[in-house]
Amino acid sequence: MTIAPTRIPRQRELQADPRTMGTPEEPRDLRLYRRMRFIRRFEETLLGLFDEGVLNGTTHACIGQEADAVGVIEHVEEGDHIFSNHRCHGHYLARTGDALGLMAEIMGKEAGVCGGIGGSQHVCAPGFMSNGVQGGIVPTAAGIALAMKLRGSDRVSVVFIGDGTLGEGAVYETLNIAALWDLPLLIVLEDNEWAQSTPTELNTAGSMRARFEAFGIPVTETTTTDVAELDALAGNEIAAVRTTGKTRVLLVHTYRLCHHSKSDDHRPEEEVALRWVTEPLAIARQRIAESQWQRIDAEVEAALAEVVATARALP
Ligand SMILES: Cc1ncc(C[n+]2csc(CCOP(=O)(O)OP(=O)(O)O)c2C)c(N)n1
Repeated sequence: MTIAPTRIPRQRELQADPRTMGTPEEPRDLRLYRRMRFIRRFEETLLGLFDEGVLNGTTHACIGQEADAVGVIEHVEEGDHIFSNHRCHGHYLARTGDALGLMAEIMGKEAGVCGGIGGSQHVCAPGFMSNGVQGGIVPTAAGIALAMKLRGSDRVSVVFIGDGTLGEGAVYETLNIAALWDLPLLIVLEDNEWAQSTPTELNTAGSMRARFEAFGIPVTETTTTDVAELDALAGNEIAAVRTTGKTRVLLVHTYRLCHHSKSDDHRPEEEVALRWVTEPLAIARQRIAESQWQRIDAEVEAALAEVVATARALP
């Protein structure tokens, strides 16, 4: 099949909906909560559409990991680049707010962000790229970081990977070059304790941290699911990459609360239930009044209902 390049609308005009993304004036705690709620409900809606038979294929939700996406991407600026993986919706939505483009994309509609040919895992937009080949996106992120450096720009690349991706050789080849050449790259390692059906202890020898430190790359490590803490940590990391021009790692020990993809889960139910106690939205709600999060939830819901109705009607 030949696909005409013109089908890929690379420069779409995006207007972030304040009901899902908030505004710069909105207090930070509220905006961070709003964005996490938006990602959570987008993905829950998506899973519902699969159940209804509206969507085919598969998808990987980041339910439980929204704080990583929102906290880190809060510090990404115009001209920076984000690279993501098969579990990319949170990263894309936190960056762009483009719920309609992503929903239409996953529905295979021409108005989707990649003309409906990339689907859930392969999203390409200005400043954003995801790929379902584990680890494959890491050298790409380093390449763009090199390009930015050669242009004399202070723009950074941020790449999100999972713990299971530490098994990919391309990651280590990239770490070597990134450290040797001082590339402005932040690697966000989301360790959610499982790679599909394999627990970390069965596939990752030694220390995750030491793997980066062996290349002389500094690592900041956290177990928090609190978006305010992640926001602060990520702010420091991105600022450090921007000012030093050197590669760093933010290692976040987190947990995936949903299936690996839309229906496969091999984990003990008690293990998953325990992690719902520290899920990021519940933590964020503790910082804001009930009336505030209820209002935000209603606004997000209304915006998403419009997105789904519009996307369904698209050709
Ligand atoms: C090169 C490659 N091998 C295998 C797969 C199949 N696969 C998709 S996701 C996944 C597990 C990924 O685990 P991790 O990197 O920890 O990310 P998580 O799914 O936990 O977010 C596997 C094995 C793939 N997409 N690419």
